[in-house]
Amino acid sequence: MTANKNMKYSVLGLILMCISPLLHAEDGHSLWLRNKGKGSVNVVCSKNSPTLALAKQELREGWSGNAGATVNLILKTDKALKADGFKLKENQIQANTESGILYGVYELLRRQQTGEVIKEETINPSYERRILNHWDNPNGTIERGYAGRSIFWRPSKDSLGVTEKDKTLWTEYARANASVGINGAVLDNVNADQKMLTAPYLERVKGIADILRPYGVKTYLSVKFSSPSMIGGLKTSDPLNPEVIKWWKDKVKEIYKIIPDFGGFLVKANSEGQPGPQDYKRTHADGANMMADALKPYGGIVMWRAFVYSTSDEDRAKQAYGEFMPLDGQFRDNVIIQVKNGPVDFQPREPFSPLFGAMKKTSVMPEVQITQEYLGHSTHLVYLAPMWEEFLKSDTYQAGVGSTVARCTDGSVYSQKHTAIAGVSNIGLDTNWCGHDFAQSNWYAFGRLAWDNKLTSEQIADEWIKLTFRNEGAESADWNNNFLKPVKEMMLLSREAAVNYMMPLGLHHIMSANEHYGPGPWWAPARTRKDWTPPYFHKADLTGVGFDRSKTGSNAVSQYHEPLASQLNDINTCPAELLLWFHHTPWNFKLKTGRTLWDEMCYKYDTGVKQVRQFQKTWDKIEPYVDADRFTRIQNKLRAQSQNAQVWKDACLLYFQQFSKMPIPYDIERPVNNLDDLIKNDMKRR
Ligand code: BDP
Repeated sequence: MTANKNMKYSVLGLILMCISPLLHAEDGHSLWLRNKGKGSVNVVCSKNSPTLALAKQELREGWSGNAGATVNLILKTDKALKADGFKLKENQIQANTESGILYGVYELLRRQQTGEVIKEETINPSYERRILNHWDNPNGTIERGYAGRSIFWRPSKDSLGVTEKDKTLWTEYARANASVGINGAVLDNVNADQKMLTAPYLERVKGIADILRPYGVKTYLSVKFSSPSMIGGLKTSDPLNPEVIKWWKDKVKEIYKIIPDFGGFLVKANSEGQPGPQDYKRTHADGANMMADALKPYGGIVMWRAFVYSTSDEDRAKQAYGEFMPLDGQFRDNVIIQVKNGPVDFQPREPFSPLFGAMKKTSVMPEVQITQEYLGHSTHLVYLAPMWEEFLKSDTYQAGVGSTVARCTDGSVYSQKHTAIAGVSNIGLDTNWCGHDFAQSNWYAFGRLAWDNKLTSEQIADEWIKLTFRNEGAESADWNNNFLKPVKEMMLLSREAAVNYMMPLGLHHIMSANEHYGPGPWWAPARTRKDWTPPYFHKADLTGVGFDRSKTGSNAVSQYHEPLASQLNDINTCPAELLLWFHHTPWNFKLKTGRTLWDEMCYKYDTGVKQVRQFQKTWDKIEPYVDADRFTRIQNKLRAQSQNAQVWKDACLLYFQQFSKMPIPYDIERPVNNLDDLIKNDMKRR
């Protein structure tokens, strides 16, 4: 390096050191709502209500348009508008409902803050119900939660009373949700506790509902199917038993008496040990319909999960389809079958579940996972919108070309009484709500995609970065080039990077044990059910690797519609990113890249590691543009992610190499960990 260059660097270093401390420390608690307005506004609205009062307040506090402008909020019935939709103009928001007005206000403010155009537009949400599923337990822990304890529940039964602190937090929570269009929250874990339906807990649910209501957020509960026998003193919970039917009717009545706008129930039944109608030789339809009938008079719905698989020998990926397809058409119109995006379980990449588009006479809603159970918890920076976009845009072909998952679930292809989408929340008591500052983008993105399932991940990232990081006075060309652009690029690459360093080429479910964090392709204790162990899914042997789901294998491909079924069935036309999902593939199989499967696998893992190393550089370089607190927090997490990515690469390549018996291509960095040590460490943690 020349002396001159050295000089330049030290001057830059000096500037960096001077600027960063000027940006005040941000703990992340304000999320994407950290911007204050820049001018006064006159708000005209002839009506008043708690929701309208919030709309007016938000406008006054957040207005960044022409100072002194007048904005009209108009409630008027308009057939072009759905319940939450609105007509937007620069100085006017018109809607059928108060919540429509509120969403219009958030849209207007967001556009002002991000510099998007505001022209006359009619805007309707894609889904009627846009719901967060909290896997929160009544003792305050969160299943698969990585951002602290529950914001709703505390350890002691004696602390069910609602405090001022609770109210403040729930208000902030409701506001954040409303600002991105989320209008429902299931307050407890799908592995439900029967206590939740007892009076003291319901009283707290009422307390929460009262706070969420003005923001248009409805409350829902996960319920335990065996509640009638567990807390109702009945001998059975058989859904066709008249006493059981009456018990649920009475319970629903009790709930609506204190929460008149209660949303309904979410049910995980006959799945992973949870009780359900099959315990009484009844079907999922019998169970769901019984609850739906109880909720119907109040406008409530049942979200019945299709995440089911038994201990049979049938390919786990095929079972939900096998159980639910025969029931198509048997469900009440206020039942929605809630289906996870993929047929197995929220893996870094899965094909879409074949139930989408296939159940033509039943309402079906997608469930995605915002909390990063299989994607590095709250340590890895993984922006999930690209995964959800890929899923929503997948063509099911079920009603001709263009029957995408999005269109098959939002009412465009099939007439559904209700439409909905759910996301498993990543929110906890951590100051920044989500553990990782960038995990906030996933909460944001879920809301935005639930509102408009045609949005691109790029647009959402663009909005989120501007709202979350841009400071007043930031010179735009400089900020756009040196912050927005590289950070957006990093976010957009991050999901594929995680796939690369964890489970490329269609590999899935090869994480270690039950915490679902690090690699564990070897993990297969004798007493664990087979379909929870990685070897069940990767099936590596001397001939190759991957699960044969072609016609000569488990035939899961046949659950997809043509021409997709044939495309997936043929090893030569199956997309490379799903190859090992559908095919047990020889190690020396030639891919379109010209490489053998083994070489390609090595390159993918290596690319993933390199991508995270690049994210570190990207982040270090943006230091002048972000406050020191957030900068350091994220820098530290990226370091951990890099180390983890290296471990994933070494573990998987060295493990699979035992079967491929082929060398790691010599232009690839060598593993730095020994397989034996990795396995030993992995076992020690348990
Ligand atoms: C799996 C989780 C488990 C959940 C289950 C579910 O590991 O904690 O209970 O899904 O969705 O991904 O029911």
